[in-house]
Amino acid sequence: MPADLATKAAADGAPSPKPPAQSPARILIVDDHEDNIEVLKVRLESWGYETASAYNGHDALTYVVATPPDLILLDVMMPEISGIEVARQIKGNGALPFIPIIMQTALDSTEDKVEGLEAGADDYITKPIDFAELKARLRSMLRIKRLQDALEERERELLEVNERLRYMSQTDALTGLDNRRHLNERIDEMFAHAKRLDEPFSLVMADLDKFKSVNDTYGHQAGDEVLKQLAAILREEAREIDRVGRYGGEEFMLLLPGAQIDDAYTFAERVRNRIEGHTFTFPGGTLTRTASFGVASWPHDKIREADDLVRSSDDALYVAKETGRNRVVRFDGDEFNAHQAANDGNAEPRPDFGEPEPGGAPAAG
Ligand code: GH3
Ligand code: MG
Ligand code: MG
Repeated sequence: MPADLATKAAADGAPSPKPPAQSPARILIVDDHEDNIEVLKVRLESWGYETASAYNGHDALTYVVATPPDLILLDVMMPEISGIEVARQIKGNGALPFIPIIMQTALDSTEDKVEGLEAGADDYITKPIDFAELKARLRSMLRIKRLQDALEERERELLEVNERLRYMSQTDALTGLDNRRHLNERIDEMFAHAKRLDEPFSLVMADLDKFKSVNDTYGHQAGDEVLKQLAAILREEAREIDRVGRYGGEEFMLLLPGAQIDDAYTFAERVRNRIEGHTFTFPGGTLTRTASFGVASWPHDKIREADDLVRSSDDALYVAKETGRNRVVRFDGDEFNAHQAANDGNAEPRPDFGEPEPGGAPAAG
């Protein structure tokens, strides 16, 4: 027998003394006897509920998955798939919302009741049905359903808010890249991973050259635009598995898992080249700019922890700034070491990438 799955609103009858809900609840009646369905349907609709019906377990399950009703009035005794099995499948389906199930059981069948409740039914009513009792049980179950729905909605909202907060706490608002805090977490994680797998891991530190003059000459908004466009370039050049972040004002960090120092150098050189050839646009003008890079990699005998990797690439970046900018310097490379050796006698604390002093540290060859 084909299942009558049409939903029908309670249209005609006079309004019931107390409407069950703001929008009428939709109740699925499952029974293998057409007469039973008809009787229940008329009653339920006269109370202001919408109804749908299914004549067997299979059709009931199909209907519930497609359009979860607000409540199911479920006959236990059905051929093929019993009501018990239907209840078990519905309650076991994690994708479904909470749907109260009221089992219809034979008056004398304690076994059915116990089994039904164990299968996940929320309540039961014995046949022949006492309609006053049914009405009360429907109301009570639908009240629980409304509370449960509200709770689930709250939970969803909380999850969304949490997700937004997590994103905000990890992301740099201007560029959309990882922020410094998130980068630090990532470095620790990725470094530990690299060590575990004995795979190389590189870090590239990039800093725009003379960026202060962009703000001074064109204004802060132009500066922001440059930072955003630079972020886009970095993202484009990086691989899927790399992490790109903004470490500070105009300082960016790239984490390259699996990359050896030569790979990292080649990568940084490519990015450097691209920035050098890029025209940054902002409302009211265009400009070009260069960037300096420091790269460091594990394994290296001076790099034991994530912090060492950060410090080493930062030191290399410093040398890139000192030796003329718009260049890539590798930690512990010839250029780096020559510069360190030339500076050995000069134990001054290192300035923060400011203008090199006239007649300051000599550039290394
Ligand atoms: P160097 O080549 O030595 O790196 O010189 P620099 O001018 O780039 O470096 P400095 O550290 O002297 O100045 C960095 C400037 O970056 C100063 C600050 O105004 C600017 N800056 C930092 N964060 C932002 C930002 O979010 N937006 C804008 N527009 N400017 C920023
Ligand atoms: Mg700079
Ligand atoms: Mg800087």
